[in-house]
Amino acid sequence: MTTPTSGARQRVLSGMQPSGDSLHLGNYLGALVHWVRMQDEYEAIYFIPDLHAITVPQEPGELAERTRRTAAQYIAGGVDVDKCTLFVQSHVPEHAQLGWVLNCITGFGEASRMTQFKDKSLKHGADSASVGLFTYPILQAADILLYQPEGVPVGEDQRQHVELSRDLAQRFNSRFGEAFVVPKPFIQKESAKIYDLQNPTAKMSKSAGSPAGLINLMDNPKVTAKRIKSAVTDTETEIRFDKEAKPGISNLLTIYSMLTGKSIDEIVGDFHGKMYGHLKTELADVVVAHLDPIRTRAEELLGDPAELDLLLARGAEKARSIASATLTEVYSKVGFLPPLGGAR
Ligand code: ATP
Ligand code: LTN
Repeated sequence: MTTPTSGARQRVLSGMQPSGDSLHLGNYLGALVHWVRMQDEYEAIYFIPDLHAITVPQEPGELAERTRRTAAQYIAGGVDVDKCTLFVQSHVPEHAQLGWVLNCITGFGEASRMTQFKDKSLKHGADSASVGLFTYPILQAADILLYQPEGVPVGEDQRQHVELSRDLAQRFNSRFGEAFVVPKPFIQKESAKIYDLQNPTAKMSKSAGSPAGLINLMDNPKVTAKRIKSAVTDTETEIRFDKEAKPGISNLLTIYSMLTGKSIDEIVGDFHGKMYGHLKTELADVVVAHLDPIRTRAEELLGDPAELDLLLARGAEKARSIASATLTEVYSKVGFLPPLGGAR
């Protein structure tokens, strides 16, 4: 194996698709804050999977802009390009190259069992689903295996894809000789799940039916405050945490707790005898105070796209130095004739 984790720190890798103009609070609390915490402890690699984004139709001009906006939000949210590697997937051609090799060792039935394909193809109409959407998890395996990470921090919904990358790593290693570290899913705790403000039993999601249920990092503070104040609750008046009976209030308490670091019990105590309106007004202040500096910083970064592109180019260069070593080893093990001069 050419590129095991260097030094004492374990390597982790993760990505979030540039599928919207803004990340939402679920992406932030469920993924980004963990990434930021991990970059001190681990050798972290984060990227923007734009190749994955085109598995469903994208407006070309919009995709490029959303890729920059996603990068700006990662950085504004605390991803530090001096501590980790941050890059755009399409800048590192080895992803598609390894993806092809892995396609050729994946069974059709095995790929057919991926539940995200079933869900997403139903949503977009099974007949119009692309072959790219079908092979999406195999490209994801390539994203992971190229960098030899020990861990892949993702939400529960991505566990099956990380399991596939483990299976493919083991299969390749036993068929062709050791080339890959077998990665583990690092799944964040259930408590990190944030729900839609209008439909608090469904997870907050970019592809939700209505934007009214979303708290977006890039929204104007007035919009954010209004959405929180209009959050769906229940007909009781007591503020307490009960996910089954009071999903709306429980979601607001979770958000409050995660942004302030206070325990749910402490918050419930503080709001004893108060009305839902009090909780919503205070929470709106907490959310705006937390997100506004992130939005402002992201806008500053987007104001200088050349500088942002430079940061991403440097990240891609660091990423390629790892990815190309893995790919060279894989190509050689598969039996591809090396090109004259050795360069791929
Ligand atoms: P889409 O609606 O396009 O599927 P999404 O908003 O659900 O997108 P993803 O791009 O699938 O988000 O996920 C990016 C990361 O954010 C993943 O690690 C996922 O687990 C996390 N995440 C997404 N939504 C939530 C949520 N509501 N609560 C906690 N974490 C979330
Ligand atoms: N499928 C993931 C995004 C993703 C990813 C990856 C995550 C693409 N490649 C590699 C971790 C590692 C999603 O939709 N959240």
